[in-house]
Amino acid sequence: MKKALITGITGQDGAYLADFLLKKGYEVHGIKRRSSLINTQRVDHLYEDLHERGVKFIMHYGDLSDSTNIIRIVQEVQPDEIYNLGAMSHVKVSFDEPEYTAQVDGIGTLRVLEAVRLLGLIEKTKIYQASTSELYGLVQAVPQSETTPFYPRSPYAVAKLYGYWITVNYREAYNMFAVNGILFNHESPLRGETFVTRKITRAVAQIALGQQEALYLGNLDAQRDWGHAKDYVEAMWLILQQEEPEDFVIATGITTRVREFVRMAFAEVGIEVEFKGEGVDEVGYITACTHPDYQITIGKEVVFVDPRYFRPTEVDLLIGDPTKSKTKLGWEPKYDLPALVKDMMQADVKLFSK
Ligand code: NDP
Ligand code: GDR
Repeated sequence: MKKALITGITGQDGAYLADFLLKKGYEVHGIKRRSSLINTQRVDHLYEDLHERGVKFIMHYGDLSDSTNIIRIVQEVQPDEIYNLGAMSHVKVSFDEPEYTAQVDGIGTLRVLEAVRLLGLIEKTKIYQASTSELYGLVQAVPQSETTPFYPRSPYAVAKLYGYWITVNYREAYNMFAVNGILFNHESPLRGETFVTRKITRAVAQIALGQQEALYLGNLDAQRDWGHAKDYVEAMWLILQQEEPEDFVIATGITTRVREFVRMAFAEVGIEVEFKGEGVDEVGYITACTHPDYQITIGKEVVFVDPRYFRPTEVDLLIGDPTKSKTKLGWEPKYDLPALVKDMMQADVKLFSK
């Protein structure tokens, strides 16, 4: 039986990946942080009583900012595969906590690689690093592929850039099976509440149910290549099953503006929206969506632009090129954006109807 160790198991991707690997017959170990309130809601359905025999889902306390516990856990588990998903993953928050973000998202990756190397597990343990489309940052070229140059635009992306390159370096220097999945945005009903898609689906569900009046958002003009987390964790696994260690872009190849996501979410509950205060600049961009006078209405104003949610430096446009993952991994997403929005809206309407 193969053993997998997942950092960030309590997060969106960790929960879907744990479920996926257990169904494949893996023994799954996860690292969770100590917190004053229970933070395992996303994986509670997988919990098994450690007093029983043959338990296949085991959690360990740990933190990516502490190399000693990473080494201890890797030694104890002796994993065949490590998925390094743990991170301070919020781009806007990384401007408020830049040093911590560098510690966890950057040096945390080094700690995982070093643990495997120091423990003499190079031959045994494959490592997946959760790299990100945020590495592309300021647009150099589209669609973005494995060979597009990086230009990170936040402390989060700069920390992840270190994580990306230290993974490549350990692969080349020590012949380790250490690889990057450069994943574009992926969402789900388990998405954290402060990321834009979930913030929208939660608010739209509550507005439709008469529980909330208004929604305040930042840059409605940003374009993202959104997929479903369920599809993306399968790609992570496929990347580690290859003969050769290689980096892969995982994306849908389709980009959509935040404002359009808002429209789609309202459409799911039968509400048509209008965009108010719209203007188009000389190159055709709808610039007014970032102006505080820009609003989305449903008979009355309902979505307002609040500059508080703007980032000091923004990533305007992401479109991934999934050609390599489709041809080499045979990966094909099952969800398109309308199916993703439907899944998230249905879950949030159910949640707030209770
Ligand atoms: P989440 O924010 O949902 O989950 C992050 C996980 O990391 C949580 O389990 C969190 O624990 C854990 N974590 C945070 N800080 C530490 C720390 N110091 N030590 C150990 N664990 C820590 O992120 P996602 O599941 O969405 O993303 C998973 C990974 O993929 C992240 O690395 C993210 O940066 C990256 N990524 C995500 C994309 C996306 O669109 N979702 C796209 C590309 C990359 P806790 O629950 O206690 O907070
Ligand atoms: P992102 O996701 O920064 O792409 O990082 P997020 O959902 O936070 O933002 C997407 C875009 O929406 C704009 N936006 C807002 N964002 C948030 N959070 N809240 C708002 O109110 C709001 N209004 C507009 C943002 O400016 C941005 O342009 C995610 C994370 O999961 C990272 O960990 C991961 O690496 C990348 O996706 C790929």
